[in-house]
Amino acid sequence: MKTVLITGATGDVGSHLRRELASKYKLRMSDKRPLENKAKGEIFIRADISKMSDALKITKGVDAIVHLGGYSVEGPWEGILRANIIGCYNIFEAARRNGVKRIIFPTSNHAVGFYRRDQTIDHKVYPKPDGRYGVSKVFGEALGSLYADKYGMEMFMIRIGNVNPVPIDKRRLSIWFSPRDLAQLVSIGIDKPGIKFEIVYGISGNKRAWYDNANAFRLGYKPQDDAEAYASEVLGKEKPGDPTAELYQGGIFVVAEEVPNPAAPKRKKRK
Ligand code: 15L
Repeated sequence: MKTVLITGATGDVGSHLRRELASKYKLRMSDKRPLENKAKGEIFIRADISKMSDALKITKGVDAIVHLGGYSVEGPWEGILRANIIGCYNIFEAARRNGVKRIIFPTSNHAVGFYRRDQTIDHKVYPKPDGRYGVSKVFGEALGSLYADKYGMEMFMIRIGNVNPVPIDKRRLSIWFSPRDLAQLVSIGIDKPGIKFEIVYGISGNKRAWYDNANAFRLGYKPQDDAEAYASEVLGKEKPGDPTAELYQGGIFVVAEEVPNPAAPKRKKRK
């Protein structure tokens, strides 16, 4: 059984993966925050990936890394710099130094959020980030490309749409990614032999998709879910949005300075 490190394991996507992949791999989970409800036998290491010493510690001796750790929405530059630029560099570099070849990097739809909704884009389009967060994801994609070409590492970049048990609004009908489809695509990233550098879109088989996800299908991805099953319910509740945001795939990220994450669990404020 492969040992797989999940960074950012206490977050929303990490929690889905923790549940979905528990029987398939030996999971080593890590985060800056403590892991609540740690089950017996679960391995968790608290770490701050903006420190290279922590990154070296958690990446030692694993077969693959799913690097979720970082800032997951638009936010102040200092936070994004520390978590998504310095933290991402530290994880990729620590993996190289520890001889870990395979990294699954969940990048984001916000790396290409300034493409319009009337366009269908594939994995070969140039990035069009919709904010500082999107730029940090493009940085991760570029760093992955460098480490693949220069050091022979195996990089699987998933431009994730929106992971949720069900799609939550009209925009998410196009980019919804069900937890079981997420688990399937991450498993392909971990197990598929011969990966050098790949970009795929992390969405379910949505009828309203803006992405041509042929690269994921070529690598064996067979989504089981389609947001269309929820369309009438979702559209029935939809309120008119910002007209500029509605034009672009990134939605409110294209107009907002800092976007709260509606999917994130509420956290207690630190005193
Ligand atoms: C993302 O990249 C975020 O991590 C997630 O919290 C959602 O905001 C998602 O995009 C989205 O676009 O819905």
